[in-house]
Amino acid sequence: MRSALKNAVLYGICDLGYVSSEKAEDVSRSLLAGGVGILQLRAKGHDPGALCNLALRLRILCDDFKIPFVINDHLELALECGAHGLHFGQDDGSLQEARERIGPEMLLGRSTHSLRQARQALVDSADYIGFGPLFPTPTKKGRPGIGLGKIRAMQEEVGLQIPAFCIGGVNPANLEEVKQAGARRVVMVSHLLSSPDPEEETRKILSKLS
Ligand code: TZP
Ligand code: MG
Repeated sequence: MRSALKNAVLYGICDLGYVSSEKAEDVSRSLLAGGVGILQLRAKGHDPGALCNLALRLRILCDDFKIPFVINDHLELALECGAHGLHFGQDDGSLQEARERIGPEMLLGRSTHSLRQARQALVDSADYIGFGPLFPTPTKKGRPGIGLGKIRAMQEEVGLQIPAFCIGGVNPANLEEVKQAGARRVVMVSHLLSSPDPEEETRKILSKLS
């Protein structure tokens, strides 16, 4: 899955804040059919013990598409469902300790909110980073936007070595501006999940990205 990660330009997130557990598999299939290059299950406020069945089904779905499946926050759940990756925020613990638990194969991603944190994630051997939120977003309440000014430096210093996905409030209205600022890869959550046709919307966004 490491080579699949390198090819990913659009990161899709199945966020249970936007999609019910019942619809999560269908929506994820749409994102994958539309062409997301990596898929994450994000389930803030959910009991990870109750997510095992869904996580397993999404992992099998991603296997079919040969696309990495990543669990946000929950290391044990990632191990239990055989996820291809684990995503840790700044407050989720050390990457070194996580790596010791998950072994050498599983992908390890890190959220970063500044150039300094992006550099540190590289030092800490993250396999990829998220960089943002670029703009304030209801998906990540209470966190200010960091703007577009540091994207180019981050892309050159970090993004040439590991995939770096710009995140936070990215949508079709600002995608060109985000690209012009130096972004090569993006995450879109609410825009894709709120679309009446996530598969077609994913396809449209991808055509604008590449
Ligand atoms: N981390 C930084 S911003 C964000 C996360 C998980 C949410 C991005 O969601 P959206 O809806 O694309 O703004
Ligand atoms: Mg987290």
